[in-house]
Amino acid sequence: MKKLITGFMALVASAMSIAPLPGTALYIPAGSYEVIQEHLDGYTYITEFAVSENDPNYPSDYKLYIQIPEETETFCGVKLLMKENYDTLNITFPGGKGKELLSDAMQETGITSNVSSDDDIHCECRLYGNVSQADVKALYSKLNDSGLITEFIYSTELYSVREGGTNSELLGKFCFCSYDYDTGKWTSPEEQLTEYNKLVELTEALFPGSSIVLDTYEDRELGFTAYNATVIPMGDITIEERIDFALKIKEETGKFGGLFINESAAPVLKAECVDLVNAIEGDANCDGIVNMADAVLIMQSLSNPDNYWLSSQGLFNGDVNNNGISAADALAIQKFLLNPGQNL
Ligand SMILES: [Ca+2]
Ligand SMILES: [Ca+2]
Repeated sequence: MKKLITGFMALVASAMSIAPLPGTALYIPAGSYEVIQEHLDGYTYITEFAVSENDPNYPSDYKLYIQIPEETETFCGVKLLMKENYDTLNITFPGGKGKELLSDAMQETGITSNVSSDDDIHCECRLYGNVSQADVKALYSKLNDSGLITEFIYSTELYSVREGGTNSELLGKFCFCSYDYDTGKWTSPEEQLTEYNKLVELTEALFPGSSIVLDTYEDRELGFTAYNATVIPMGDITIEERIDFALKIKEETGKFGGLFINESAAPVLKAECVDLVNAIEGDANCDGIVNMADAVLIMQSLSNPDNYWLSSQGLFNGDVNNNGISAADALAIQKFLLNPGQNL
């Protein structure tokens, strides 16, 4: 499991009230991420959560929030950070008819997605799969050239943050299901069986003598049966041991044991946002001008990615030839600076 905490993402659509959970709340200034890492370790399930101190969108008042159980045998509040498998577009059509105009433009540019909108002016759509930055740029150009839009935000690296909790009993429950309601993806029964066998194997290695009880759930409409495997250890174990066990199973099988999410509160979404309307081609460091510093930053981000990186907006601005960021973009920017009369 990656526990990379090196950067922070802009908070785009927050506005969520965190429902109080029992336990001790611990607020940590987001800047001190070594402390965060120390405290999150073992209590929070994190996948690929990147934190950037240098992000200009870094919300200074944002606090990472976790809970540590007062009684280790009872309840543990958790914060779940999930990488979402889609990007989003938020586009404003001041003249209305946004749904229709956007759907048509997407069809013409070969992008498949459903548009949602409450007022036919502010439109949102989710992009799954193989929609490239070049496709998004083409869609933007089409709409912008027709003078239809005033805002076009492309959000990538989308994470959702959900509050929830768990206890010893729930952490021992693992679901094996051939259908994923969130993604609509099917996996074969053979794969489910392989994962289940891994669970049995790991349980025997970590908690020798445990038993595993299976119960089933049937979805007649979609036509599958899901299995809940409940691990019952032979002796008493602490919630920390349970969490360690659940994380280990997650690493090996991709399944996380019983954790419940507070469904009544909408998740906080974090993303890297690219503003296409205000994008400046070549401005890799997003300071509003194109100069040598942009070419230098591109080269530094390629040769020394641990210390230099481009924001999503910077990656978008810097990729002047629409094929991903490379030394060729830095070169094109340098050529442009020598001959400013030419286009980038
Ligand atoms: Ca610049
Ligand atoms: Ca490029």
